[in-house]
Amino acid sequence: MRRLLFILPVVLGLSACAGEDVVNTALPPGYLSAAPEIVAAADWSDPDTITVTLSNYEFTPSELTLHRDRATRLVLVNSTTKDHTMVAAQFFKEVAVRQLVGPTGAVPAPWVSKVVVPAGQTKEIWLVPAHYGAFRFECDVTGHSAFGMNGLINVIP
Ligand SMILES: [Cu+2]
Repeated sequence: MRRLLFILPVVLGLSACAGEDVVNTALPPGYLSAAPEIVAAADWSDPDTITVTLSNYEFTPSELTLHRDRATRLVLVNSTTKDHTMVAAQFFKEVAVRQLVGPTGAVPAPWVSKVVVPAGQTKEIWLVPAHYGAFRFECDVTGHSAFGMNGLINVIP
């Protein structure tokens, strides 16, 4: 019985709302002030493309390798019937984002804090990593990260 009482709130939490994309057109504290210039200077003719599948409850692959100063398309595919998100507090402060691309088109976005990938949809984050490092990312829907929906982004030369 103790075990059941513990599990119940967690299961209820899994149906929690994923919220909405958080796209900032004004520079938030701690983000790259040079993001628009970095985006403009990057070569977008042949971006690195990294595809990540979002499932219940993991990212596949969960460890990503990105290259500093490279134009990159991060493609997030959610083929499940649940909404998922990608949040990466420190990573998003260290990248310049050109745009978010979703089913309704592209949204220019120098600074992004959260991307929601609704059930059955695909979203792309077009970005340029500006600093080296290892950055955690996760789905912030209640309980999902605790169930394993998180990973690591390595930015290397
Ligand atoms: Cu999730």
